[in-house]
Amino acid sequence: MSEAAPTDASANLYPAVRNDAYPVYLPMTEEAVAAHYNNFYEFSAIKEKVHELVDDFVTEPWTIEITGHCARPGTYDVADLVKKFGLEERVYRLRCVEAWAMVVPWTGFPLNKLIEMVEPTAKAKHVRMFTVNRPDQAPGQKKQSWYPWPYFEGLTLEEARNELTMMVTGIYGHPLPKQHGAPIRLVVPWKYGYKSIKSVVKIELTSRRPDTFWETLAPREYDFWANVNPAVSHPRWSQATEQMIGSGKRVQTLKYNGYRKQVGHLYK
Ligand SMILES: Nc1nc2c(c(=O)[nH]1)N[C@H]1C(S)=C(S)[C@@H](COP(=O)(O)O)O[C@H]1N2
Ligand SMILES: [Mo]
Repeated sequence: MSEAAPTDASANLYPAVRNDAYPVYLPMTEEAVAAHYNNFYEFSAIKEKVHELVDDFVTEPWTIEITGHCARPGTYDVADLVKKFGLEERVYRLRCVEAWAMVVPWTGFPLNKLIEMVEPTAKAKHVRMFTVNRPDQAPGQKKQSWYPWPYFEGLTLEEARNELTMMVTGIYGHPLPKQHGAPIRLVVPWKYGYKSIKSVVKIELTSRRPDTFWETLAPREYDFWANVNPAVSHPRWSQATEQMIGSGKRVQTLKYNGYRKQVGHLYK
């Protein structure tokens, strides 16, 4: 029987061992459902179309530049990082600010491992991340030229170092398909989905709080913090409940998306 060749040098690291420390009490979203409903404006603003538009996007080889307030800035190959840090699987809730949600098994490593590796200095208080800017490979960047590309996001250093914060290279037990942010993305499960920036090429350690893509476009609708909170409505809709993609079931939204135990202390 013939099998497709691995598309990635690290493919033999999948599936990774699941870390069961973060149980989710909702059924997992089906893989095909998650892969066909994506928010990735670089390709399209229409979620059902993103997966059809990613073929020209070149994701291998891939490096991440780390700059700013750290002792060991540099450009690091993603395949090397994966070999160095190893991979684990975690099932997390994903809550979009638009009030839909999924439950997804991510594969990756804690962002804190990367941060420790570059040795932040005392001036480092925030982390800023950027996606690539490649309009020739990403039709949404070419067509929607009024957006302030490349996509950029940020966290406080404390948030970035929290145990939940992951750099993710895989989903459903294999390397990330391009529509999910190949080859490496951020996942911060207690914040609205727009914080979980895809296809990261640059990480900067900054002293000041960085601007973010959606905050720049609509500050009243998409603020820097973006902590999931059922009690605070979006200016145009309630955030009290969310609709599970796939089943269509409506469920209660939880404060910090259910991760109060891990992150509540950050916001006292
Ligand atoms: N670079 C980039 N990252 C991004 C986005 C985007 O448009 N561009 N959309 C965000 C939003 S709003 C959500 S809800 C999640 C969706 O991730 P998924 O498609 O893997 O489910 O990606 C986030 N990361
Ligand atoms: Mo989103």
